[in-house]
This record gives sequence, structure tokens and C-alpha cells, in this order.
Amino acid sequence: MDFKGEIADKAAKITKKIELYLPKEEGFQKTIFSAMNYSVIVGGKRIRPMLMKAVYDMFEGTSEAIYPFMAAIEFIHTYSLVHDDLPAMDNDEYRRGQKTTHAKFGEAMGVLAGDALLNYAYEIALKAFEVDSSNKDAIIKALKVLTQKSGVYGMVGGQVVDVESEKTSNSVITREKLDFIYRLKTGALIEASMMIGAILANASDKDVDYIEKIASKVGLAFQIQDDILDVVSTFEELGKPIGSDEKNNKETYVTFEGIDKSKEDVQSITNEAIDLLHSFNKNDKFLEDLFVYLVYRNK
Ligand code: GRG
Repeated sequence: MDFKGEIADKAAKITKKIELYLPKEEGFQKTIFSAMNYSVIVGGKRIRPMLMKAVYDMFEGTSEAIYPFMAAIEFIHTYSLVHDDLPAMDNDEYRRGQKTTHAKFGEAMGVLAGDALLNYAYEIALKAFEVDSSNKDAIIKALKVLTQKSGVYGMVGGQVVDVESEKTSNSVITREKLDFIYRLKTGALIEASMMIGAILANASDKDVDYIEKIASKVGLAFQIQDDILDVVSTFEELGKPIGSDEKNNKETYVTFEGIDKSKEDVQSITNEAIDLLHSFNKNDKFLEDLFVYLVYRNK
């Protein structure tokens, strides 16, 4: 099996595990369960739980507590996409080739499905205490990372600055602000995923800090690649060569640095992350391949 096949296989296995934690579609509030389940099951690359498990395996983790956290991080990621697609934000009707949650269930249910997934993620993460009562300190540390990286000092904070930067269209966004947005909006959940993998495998605080640094590079390279893919698909849709004068209405890494420099930076930031990873002197082959796959993905 080639690496792409291996990734697809792992993603399918992760989906099966995650599905076990989804709510039953019953009761008077059945619609919200359907909307939550639809949002999670409709697709996604499962990158965050995959990174979490890969780091966990690298540190030779053995606690079953990893599984509720893998589900929780994917539920938080899913809520962020559901809310990002709402009319008040990006107003998208399709994601992953399917109707977005609000387009299928209505705007109110879109808001509620996002709220529900976020809260439910913590309900599921707390199940880690039932699964492994011998690892309480690590689970508390993991919960702290999960809550902080998702909130106003993490993903939500990044999204706030991103939304404000779009609204004030005549204010010029600085590279410093763009870096802030990328580090929080995209990077924070990737950092949380990898840090939690290390924490639950009982890695030292020093190693967890190091993993955070590596993850921050992976998150940045991942977001720049997302910008590159966006530009490439926009120009393909317009039938124009990449780099022609079409002005994008949103500042991105590509509008700041140009497509060629952006591609170079994806490569050099990924190499930095891989070099740091090697310094653990552990079996990191899968993680290294995963970093490369993530940043050179085409969707
Ligand atoms: C609404 C609080 C709140 C946050 C939204 C995630 C996000 C912040 C916005 C979505 C838009 C976007 C392009 C974010 C950057 C991160 C990113 C590339 C998300 C997509 O992640 P993938 O590629 O998605 O892992 P799949 O579909 O594979 O799950």
C-alpha cells in the first residue's frame, strides 16, 4: 500500500472509532443529534486525531484515554467548520462536496449544531477518566490544553481577528497580524492535537513544549498550503494562469509573499519541523511522512 492508501486506511479507522462516541438520534431533540452526526460523518481528512495518535505512538503511549480525546478534537474541529460556514461568517453552502450543516438543517440548527458539538466534545473528553483512572494528572493536563487551544487564546481568538480583518476592508492587514491569525486559527488545534498525544503518553513537560513548537510549524505550513490551494483553484475556475493580475479580496500569505516564495516557505518550514522531530531520536517515520503529506496535499 502506498502512503496515500495508508493515510486513507487510517482515516477510515479513525472515523469508525469516532463514530462510537456520536450521540443516538432519538428524543424530542433528535434534530440536533442528526445535525451533529451529519456534520461529523460527512467527511474530512481526520488530520487532527491522526496527528494526535501518531505523536502518542511515537512516545509509545499505552492508555486508552487517547480515544475519547481523538473524538473530542475532531468534534471541536467540526464545530469550527459548521460555524465558519454560517451566513454570519463565510456563508458557504457546500463543504467537502456536500451541503453544509446550515444549508441542510437551517441556520438556527447550524448555530446549535456547532454549539452542541463543542460542548459534547468536552463531555466525551471527560470520559477519559472512566477509560483510564490511573492516568488522572495526564488527563487533566490534556483537558487544559484542549480547552485553551480551542478558546479565545487559541482558535476562537484567531477567528475573531480574521473576521475583523475582512470587515474593515480599507484597513491594511499587517504580516504580523496575519501570522497571529494563522498561529491561532489554524495552528492552535494542530498544536493541541500533537501536545495531547504527547501528554497522554506521559512525555515530559520539556518534550511537550518541543512538540508544541514542531506543531506550530506544521500548522503554519498547512495553512500556507491551504492558501496556495485556494489560489490555484480560483485561477483554475477563472481559466487564468496562476499569478495573473486577478486581485483576491482577502490578504493571505500568498498575497503577501507571492506564490513561489509561499511554496518555498512551505518546504522550508516543513523541513524545520522534520529536523526538530528527528532530535527526539524516536521512531518518527510515520509522523515525518504525515507532515510531508499534509503540506503537499491537493485538497
Ligand atoms: C468558527 C470559532 C470558529 C473558528 C473557525 C477552522 C476555522 C476557524 C475556519 C475554517 C476556514 C479555514 C480555512 C480554516 C483554516 C484551517 C483549515 C485549513 C481548516 C480545514 O481543515 P481540514 O483541511 O478540513 O483538516 P477537513 O475537511 O479535512 O476536516
